[in-house]
Parts: sequence; C-alpha cells; structure tokens
Amino acid sequence: MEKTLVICKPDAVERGLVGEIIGRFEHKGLAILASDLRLLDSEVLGHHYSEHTEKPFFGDLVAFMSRSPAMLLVVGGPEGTVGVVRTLMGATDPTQAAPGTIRGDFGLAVTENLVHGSDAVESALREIGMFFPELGAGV
Ligand code: DAT
Ligand code: MG
Repeated sequence: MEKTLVICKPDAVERGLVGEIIGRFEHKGLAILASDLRLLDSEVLGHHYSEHTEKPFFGDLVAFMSRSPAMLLVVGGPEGTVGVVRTLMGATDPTQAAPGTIRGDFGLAVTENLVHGSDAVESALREIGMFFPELGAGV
C-alpha cells in the first residue's frame, strides 16, 4: 500500500471542513490509516517545511499553521496514492485550483489553503515518520 501524510490545516478545522475533506478521500476509495488532532509548534513546522525556511512567506506560514489545532491523517491506497491525494487537493494557490478540488472548492488564500499532502513517496515516508513515529516502518 502507498501512504501519504495529509494535514487538514487550522483553517479547515476552524471552518468545520475536516469531515468534508476526509469524505473526499474516503469517497475516492482511499483508506484513513491514522488520525490525530494536534497543535503543531514552530519547531516541528520548521522540520516539516524545511525546504521553505528561506522563503519570504515562511513566517506567515508557521504562524498560521500553529495558531490552532490541525488534523493529521495518514491516507493509504494503491500505487500512485501520493499523486491522487495531490490531485484531489488542487493547486497550491486556491484562486488557481480547479473546481472539484478541495482548494478549488473551499479556498481563496494561498497561505490558508486548507490541506497539506506529501509531494512524493520519499517525503511521505519522512513526514509520516516524523508525525507518527509510533506507527514505525510498518505504517
Ligand atoms: P503545497 O502545499 O501545494 O505542497 P508548497 O510546498 O510550495 O505547496 O508550499 C507550502 C505551503 O506554503 C503552501 O501550502 C502554502 C504556503 N505558500 C506556498 N507558496 C506561497 C506563497 N507564494 N505565498 C504565501 N504562502 C505560500
Ligand atoms: Mg509542498
């Protein structure tokens, strides 16, 4: 099974969209393998978003992601699941995201874009290991 890490970001939790977002993955046929509602701190977010630490938006991103709890999910399915989840999420900028995608249907702001999904199988393994270490290699 191919697995990926999804984060329903603080805006999604605050707006009551977690059920809607989980439903999209379930209706597609993907499995929810783990979940945890958790307040993320700037230290873990610095690791999670290490590729973005030098970007001008990094401070706003960490402030947003740590302002209230996020719902973390491990989502699994057949080979290609990492890409399927990215397709269901839509483009990073919700104003550019296609209708029918999570960001296209519910977002208007690039920082508050509702969901995170791992961008490759290797990043998914790294992110799942970081956020759900108790699941071990067998996740
Ligand atoms: P994605 O979340 O689609 O993988 P990313 O990894 O390029 O996108 O960026 C991580 C997050 O950072 C993204 O979900 C929202 C924020 N972000 C990206 N580009 C931004 C920008 N130009 N201005 C403000 N926030 C941005
Ligand atoms: Mg990314």
